[in-house]
Amino acid sequence: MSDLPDPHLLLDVALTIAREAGELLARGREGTVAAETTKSSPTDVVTALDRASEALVAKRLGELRPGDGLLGEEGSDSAGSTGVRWIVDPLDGTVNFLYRLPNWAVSIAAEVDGEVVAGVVHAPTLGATYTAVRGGGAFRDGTALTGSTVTTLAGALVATGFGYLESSRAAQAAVLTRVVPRVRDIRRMGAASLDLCAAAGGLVDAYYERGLKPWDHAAGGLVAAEAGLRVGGLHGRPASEDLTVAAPPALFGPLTDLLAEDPPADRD
Ligand code: LIP
Repeated sequence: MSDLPDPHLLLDVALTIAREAGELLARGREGTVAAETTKSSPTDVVTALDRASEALVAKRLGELRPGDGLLGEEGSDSAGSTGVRWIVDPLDGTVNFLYRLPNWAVSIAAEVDGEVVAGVVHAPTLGATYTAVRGGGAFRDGTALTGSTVTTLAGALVATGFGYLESSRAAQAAVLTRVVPRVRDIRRMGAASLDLCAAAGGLVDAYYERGLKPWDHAAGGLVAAEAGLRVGGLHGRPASEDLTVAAPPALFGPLTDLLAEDPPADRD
Protein backbone atom coordinates (compact mmCIF):
# COMPACT_ATOMS: atom_id res chain seq x y z
CA MET A 1 0.00 0.00 0.00
CA SER A 2 2.71 2.47 -1.16
CA ASP A 3 0.25 5.25 -2.06
CA LEU A 4 -1.33 5.83 1.33
CA PRO A 5 -3.06 9.21 1.56
CA ASP A 6 -1.65 12.27 3.30
CA PRO A 7 -3.18 12.44 6.81
CA HIS A 8 -4.01 16.12 6.25
CA LEU A 9 -6.17 15.10 3.32
CA LEU A 10 -7.92 12.55 5.51
CA LEU A 11 -8.47 15.24 8.13
CA ASP A 12 -10.12 17.48 5.53
CA VAL A 13 -12.49 14.65 4.61
CA ALA A 14 -13.27 14.00 8.30
CA LEU A 15 -13.90 17.71 8.95
CA THR A 16 -16.23 18.09 5.96
CA ILE A 17 -18.30 15.07 6.97
CA ALA A 18 -18.31 15.85 10.72
CA ARG A 19 -19.72 19.29 10.00
CA GLU A 20 -22.47 17.82 7.79
CA ALA A 21 -23.39 15.24 10.44
CA GLY A 22 -23.24 17.92 13.15
CA GLU A 23 -25.69 20.06 11.21
CA LEU A 24 -28.08 17.15 10.74
CA LEU A 25 -27.97 16.45 14.49
CA ALA A 26 -28.32 20.09 15.57
CA ARG A 27 -31.33 20.52 13.26
CA GLY A 28 -32.82 17.22 14.50
CA ARG A 29 -32.31 18.35 18.08
CA GLU A 30 -34.66 21.30 17.49
CA GLY A 31 -37.51 18.84 17.19
CA THR A 32 -38.64 16.02 19.45
CA VAL A 33 -36.04 13.32 20.01
CA ALA A 34 -36.85 10.00 21.62
CA ALA A 35 -35.07 6.73 22.25
CA GLU A 36 -35.86 4.41 19.34
CA THR A 37 -34.27 1.28 20.72
CA THR A 38 -31.73 0.13 23.30
CA LYS A 39 -28.45 -1.84 23.17
CA SER A 40 -26.59 -3.28 26.19
CA SER A 41 -29.14 -2.12 28.79
CA PRO A 42 -32.45 -0.20 29.07
CA THR A 43 -30.47 3.06 29.50
CA ASP A 44 -28.11 2.42 26.56
CA VAL A 45 -30.37 4.13 24.05
CA VAL A 46 -30.20 4.72 20.31
CA THR A 47 -32.14 7.53 18.68
CA ALA A 48 -33.12 7.79 15.02
CA LEU A 49 -30.56 10.60 14.81
CA ASP A 50 -27.68 8.36 15.97
CA ARG A 51 -28.53 6.13 13.02
CA ALA A 52 -29.15 8.97 10.55
CA SER A 53 -25.80 10.51 11.45
CA GLU A 54 -23.96 7.22 10.88
CA ALA A 55 -25.81 6.68 7.59
CA LEU A 56 -24.76 10.14 6.42
CA VAL A 57 -21.14 9.55 7.41
CA ALA A 58 -21.10 6.15 5.63
CA LYS A 59 -22.65 7.60 2.47
CA ARG A 60 -20.27 10.55 2.31
CA LEU A 61 -17.21 8.40 3.00
CA GLY A 62 -18.33 6.16 0.16
CA GLU A 63 -18.43 9.21 -2.10
CA LEU A 64 -15.21 10.90 -0.97
CA ARG A 65 -13.12 7.84 -0.06
CA PRO A 66 -14.47 4.83 -2.02
CA GLY A 67 -12.95 1.53 -0.86
CA ASP A 68 -12.00 2.68 2.64
CA GLY A 69 -13.15 0.61 5.63
CA LEU A 70 -15.57 1.83 8.30
CA LEU A 71 -16.21 0.90 11.93
CA GLY A 72 -19.18 2.75 13.41
CA GLU A 73 -20.96 2.59 16.77
CA GLU A 74 -24.32 1.91 15.17
CA GLY A 75 -23.19 -1.17 13.31
CA SER A 76 -21.09 -0.20 10.31
CA ASP A 77 -18.21 -2.65 10.06
CA SER A 78 -16.23 -3.06 6.81
CA ALA A 79 -12.48 -3.58 6.38
CA GLY A 80 -12.17 -1.87 3.00
CA SER A 81 -9.36 -2.44 0.52
CA THR A 82 -7.28 0.74 0.68
CA GLY A 83 -5.47 0.36 4.02
CA VAL A 84 -7.54 3.23 5.43
CA ARG A 85 -10.33 2.58 7.95
CA TRP A 86 -12.59 5.20 9.52
CA ILE A 87 -13.60 4.81 13.19
CA VAL A 88 -16.79 6.76 13.84
CA ASP A 89 -19.01 7.68 16.76
CA PRO A 90 -21.86 9.40 14.90
CA LEU A 91 -23.26 10.87 18.13
CA ASP A 92 -21.08 10.66 21.20
CA GLY A 93 -22.98 11.71 24.29
CA THR A 94 -26.34 10.32 23.19
CA VAL A 95 -27.88 10.65 26.66
CA ASN A 96 -26.77 14.30 26.86
CA PHE A 97 -28.32 14.83 23.42
CA LEU A 98 -31.56 13.24 24.58
CA TYR A 99 -31.66 15.49 27.69
CA ARG A 100 -30.80 18.62 25.64
CA LEU A 101 -27.45 18.95 27.40
CA PRO A 102 -24.85 20.59 25.13
CA ASN A 103 -22.03 18.04 25.62
CA TRP A 104 -22.32 15.84 22.52
CA ALA A 105 -20.19 15.46 19.42
CA VAL A 106 -19.49 13.72 16.12
CA SER A 107 -16.20 11.85 16.39
CA ILE A 108 -14.37 10.68 13.23
CA ALA A 109 -10.88 9.13 13.13
CA ALA A 110 -8.85 7.88 10.17
CA GLU A 111 -6.73 4.80 10.81
CA VAL A 112 -3.98 3.77 8.37
CA ASP A 113 -2.57 0.27 8.71
CA GLY A 114 -3.91 0.04 12.26
CA GLU A 115 -2.67 3.45 13.49
CA VAL A 116 -4.92 6.49 13.96
CA VAL A 117 -3.35 9.31 11.90
CA ALA A 118 -6.09 11.95 11.83
CA GLY A 119 -9.07 12.80 14.03
CA VAL A 120 -11.86 15.33 14.48
CA VAL A 121 -14.28 15.80 17.35
CA HIS A 122 -16.99 18.27 16.29
CA ALA A 123 -19.36 19.66 18.96
CA PRO A 124 -21.84 22.06 17.30
CA THR A 125 -23.71 23.04 20.47
CA LEU A 126 -20.45 23.80 22.27
CA GLY A 127 -19.23 25.71 19.22
CA ALA A 128 -16.02 23.69 19.30
CA THR A 129 -14.16 21.57 16.75
CA TYR A 130 -11.06 19.68 17.82
CA THR A 131 -8.61 18.34 15.25
CA ALA A 132 -5.32 16.48 15.17
CA VAL A 133 -2.94 14.85 12.70
CA ARG A 134 -0.28 12.44 14.00
CA GLY A 135 2.93 14.43 14.44
CA GLY A 136 1.09 17.64 13.52
CA GLY A 137 -0.23 18.80 16.89
CA ALA A 138 -3.77 19.26 18.24
CA PHE A 139 -6.07 22.22 17.77
CA ARG A 140 -9.39 23.64 18.91
CA ASP A 141 -10.80 25.73 16.06
CA GLY A 142 -7.29 26.42 14.84
CA THR A 143 -5.77 27.27 18.23
CA ALA A 144 -2.96 24.91 19.29
CA LEU A 145 -3.63 22.85 22.40
CA THR A 146 -1.26 21.89 25.18
CA GLY A 147 -2.57 19.84 28.07
CA SER A 148 -2.35 20.51 31.78
CA THR A 149 0.96 21.04 33.62
CA VAL A 150 -0.38 19.77 36.93
CA THR A 151 2.06 17.28 38.48
CA THR A 152 0.25 15.97 41.58
CA LEU A 153 -2.90 13.83 41.86
CA ALA A 154 -4.06 15.95 44.78
CA GLY A 155 -4.07 18.98 42.51
CA ALA A 156 -5.71 17.24 39.55
CA LEU A 157 -9.25 17.82 38.27
CA VAL A 158 -10.12 14.45 36.76
CA ALA A 159 -12.88 13.57 34.30
CA THR A 160 -14.36 10.09 34.14
CA GLY A 161 -17.45 8.18 33.05
CA PHE A 162 -19.62 5.13 33.73
CA GLY A 163 -21.01 2.35 31.61
CA TYR A 164 -24.61 1.37 30.95
CA LEU A 165 -24.61 -1.93 32.87
CA GLU A 166 -25.52 -1.93 36.55
CA SER A 167 -22.63 -4.31 37.36
CA SER A 168 -20.12 -2.06 35.59
CA ARG A 169 -21.45 1.04 37.29
CA ALA A 170 -21.15 -0.62 40.70
CA ALA A 171 -17.50 -1.54 40.04
CA GLN A 172 -16.75 1.91 38.56
CA ALA A 173 -18.34 3.54 41.63
CA ALA A 174 -16.09 1.43 43.86
CA VAL A 175 -13.05 2.73 41.96
CA LEU A 176 -14.39 6.27 42.23
CA THR A 177 -14.72 6.06 46.03
CA ARG A 178 -10.99 5.39 46.09
CA VAL A 179 -10.12 8.07 43.51
CA VAL A 180 -12.18 11.01 44.88
CA PRO A 181 -10.21 11.47 48.15
CA ARG A 182 -6.91 11.36 46.23
CA VAL A 183 -7.61 14.01 43.53
CA ARG A 184 -8.74 17.66 43.47
CA ASP A 185 -12.23 16.82 42.15
CA ILE A 186 -14.12 14.78 39.55
CA ARG A 187 -16.06 15.85 36.47
CA ARG A 188 -18.57 13.61 34.73
CA MET A 189 -19.44 15.25 31.36
CA GLY A 190 -20.95 12.29 29.49
CA ALA A 191 -18.99 12.01 26.23
CA ALA A 192 -15.58 10.30 26.12
CA SER A 193 -14.45 12.04 22.91
CA LEU A 194 -15.08 15.45 24.52
CA ASP A 195 -13.56 14.36 27.84
CA LEU A 196 -10.33 13.49 25.97
CA CYS A 197 -10.44 16.84 24.15
CA ALA A 198 -11.11 18.67 27.43
CA ALA A 199 -7.95 17.07 28.83
CA ALA A 200 -6.07 18.06 25.65
CA GLY A 201 -7.14 21.67 26.18
CA GLY A 202 -6.44 21.73 29.92
CA LEU A 203 -10.14 22.13 30.77
CA VAL A 204 -9.50 19.18 33.06
CA ASP A 205 -6.10 17.84 34.12
CA ALA A 206 -6.69 14.16 33.31
CA TYR A 207 -9.31 11.62 32.22
CA TYR A 208 -9.88 7.92 32.73
CA GLU A 209 -12.65 5.48 31.87
CA ARG A 210 -13.14 1.73 31.67
CA GLY A 211 -15.37 0.10 29.07
CA LEU A 212 -14.76 2.42 26.11
CA LYS A 213 -15.16 1.14 22.57
CA PRO A 214 -12.74 2.14 19.76
CA TRP A 215 -15.18 4.78 18.43
CA ASP A 216 -15.32 6.45 21.88
CA HIS A 217 -11.58 7.16 22.06
CA ALA A 218 -10.00 6.93 18.56
CA ALA A 219 -10.22 10.59 17.52
CA GLY A 220 -10.18 12.17 21.00
CA GLY A 221 -7.22 9.99 21.97
CA LEU A 222 -5.16 11.38 19.08
CA VAL A 223 -6.13 14.94 20.02
CA ALA A 224 -5.00 14.31 23.61
CA ALA A 225 -1.73 12.66 22.54
CA GLU A 226 -0.93 15.44 20.06
CA ALA A 227 -1.54 17.98 22.86
CA GLY A 228 1.32 16.34 24.78
CA LEU A 229 -0.64 14.02 27.06
CA ARG A 230 0.22 10.38 27.56
CA VAL A 231 -2.69 8.24 26.39
CA GLY A 232 -2.84 4.55 27.24
CA GLY A 233 -3.97 1.81 29.60
CA LEU A 234 -2.50 -0.19 32.46
CA HIS A 235 1.01 -1.66 32.46
CA GLY A 236 2.14 0.07 29.27
CA ARG A 237 -0.80 -1.23 27.24
CA PRO A 238 -2.55 1.00 24.70
CA ALA A 239 -5.91 2.63 25.46
CA SER A 240 -8.62 -0.04 25.22
CA GLU A 241 -11.90 -1.32 26.67
CA ASP A 242 -9.97 -2.36 29.79
CA LEU A 243 -8.92 1.20 30.50
CA THR A 244 -8.35 4.49 28.74
CA VAL A 245 -6.29 7.14 30.54
CA ALA A 246 -5.13 10.54 29.23
CA ALA A 247 -2.90 12.57 31.51
CA PRO A 248 0.22 14.74 31.53
CA PRO A 249 3.32 12.46 31.62
CA ALA A 250 3.97 13.33 35.29
CA LEU A 251 0.44 12.32 36.30
CA PHE A 252 -0.01 9.24 34.11
CA GLY A 253 1.96 6.86 36.37
CA PRO A 254 0.39 7.95 39.70
CA LEU A 255 -3.11 7.87 38.17
CA THR A 256 -2.74 4.43 36.58
CA ASP A 257 -1.18 3.10 39.81
CA LEU A 258 -4.24 4.35 41.70
CA LEU A 259 -6.57 2.74 39.14
CA ALA A 260 -4.53 -0.50 39.05
CA GLU A 261 -5.29 -1.02 42.73
CA ASP A 262 -8.67 -2.40 41.59
CA PRO A 263 -8.95 -5.51 39.35
CA PRO A 264 -10.67 -4.58 36.01
CA ALA A 265 -13.83 -6.59 36.69
CA ASP A 266 -16.09 -3.82 35.37
CA ARG A 267 -16.36 -4.30 31.61
CA ASP A 268 -19.64 -3.50 29.74
C1 LIP B 1 -20.82 7.41 25.94
C2 LIP B 1 -19.36 7.67 26.25
C3 LIP B 1 -19.18 8.06 27.71
C4 LIP B 1 -19.64 6.96 28.59
C5 LIP B 1 -21.08 6.67 28.31
C6 LIP B 1 -21.30 6.32 26.83
P1 LIP B 1 -22.35 7.14 23.78
O1 LIP B 1 -20.94 7.03 24.61
O2 LIP B 1 -18.91 8.70 25.43
O3 LIP B 1 -17.86 8.34 28.00
O4 LIP B 1 -19.45 7.30 29.93
O5 LIP B 1 -21.49 5.60 29.12
O6 LIP B 1 -20.64 5.12 26.53
O7 LIP B 1 -23.18 5.92 24.21
O8 LIP B 1 -22.99 8.42 24.11
O9 LIP B 1 -21.92 7.06 22.34
